[in-house]
Amino acid sequence: MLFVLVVTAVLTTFYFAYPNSSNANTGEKTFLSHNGAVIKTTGEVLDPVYSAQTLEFDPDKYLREFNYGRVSKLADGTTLREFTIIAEDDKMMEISPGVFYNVWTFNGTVPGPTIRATEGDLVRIHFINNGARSHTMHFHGEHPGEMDGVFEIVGAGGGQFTYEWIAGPVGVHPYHCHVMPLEEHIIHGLYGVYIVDPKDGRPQADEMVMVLNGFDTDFDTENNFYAANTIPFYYQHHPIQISTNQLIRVYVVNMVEFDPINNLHLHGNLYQYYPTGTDIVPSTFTDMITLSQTERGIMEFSYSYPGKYLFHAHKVEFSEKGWTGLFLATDKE
Ligand SMILES: [Cu+2]
Repeated sequence: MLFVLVVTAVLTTFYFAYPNSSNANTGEKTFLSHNGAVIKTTGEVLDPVYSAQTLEFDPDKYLREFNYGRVSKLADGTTLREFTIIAEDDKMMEISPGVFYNVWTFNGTVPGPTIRATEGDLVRIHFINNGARSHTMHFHGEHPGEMDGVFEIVGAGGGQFTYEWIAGPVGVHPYHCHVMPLEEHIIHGLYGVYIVDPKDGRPQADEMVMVLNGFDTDFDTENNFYAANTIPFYYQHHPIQISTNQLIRVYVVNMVEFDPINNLHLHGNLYQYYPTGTDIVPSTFTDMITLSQTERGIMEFSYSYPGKYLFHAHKVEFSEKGWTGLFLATDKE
């Protein structure tokens, strides 16, 4: 309740800091976003055009950014990968123009950084909780019970914990905070992707990460916005540039809460799909997968023909509230 009051107070402050000027005829209002952009909205417009400057989070950067950690070798030859992850819960983010939301972050972004290791590596996570609430990091995958991020609560205001385990199994896994009420800690943004590569690697490809997420900005336990990588409609306005006849590999993770399922439909093509990425043989060749909470997998495909191709939730409510994007395939020179 206190949280709701605080957020309401903050949002009210934004409202009065950037006063509206109404147009009585159209119901359209004009206001300034936090970065000074002039935005007109009827309050029902869900499909704004963004310029990169309006974002605090850059979905283009996130898409292909893999973090391999600080790498060193142990005496026995094992590769050690060390990561420092800092949790915070006081940031405001403009999810959609004029819609500010209190995001809780790992290393300042939603999703947190994509953590990548090879099967058999020693992964060490130096976790610092600079938030005002307790948080943890719970990784899916194999590890000792005391590294599970469930019972070892890391206290607010600088609490620390070091997670350590041998990377495995091969695949794509989510990580997220596991402090109760869990739903609250997840929907505010404390999640990210953890990839474990096979020792022999996978075939060379243009690789990217898509976290399917949603935001309940009016606190009614229903999502108001949906996205691939946080910003509604982002890749529709900024198509993902790919080359024809190039293998594309997408690590996709569904982190949508409240709605039982999500799905992903690709246009003009089908993809090989590896559920959870744990097998090197695809289970299906399809243009549609259905994903429940934290379900994930690897998609592989390539386009023969240049052009613009949609990818989106075939649950139309989700795509019309932001979860849609484009690949722009062009021939290599
Ligand atoms: Cu938390």
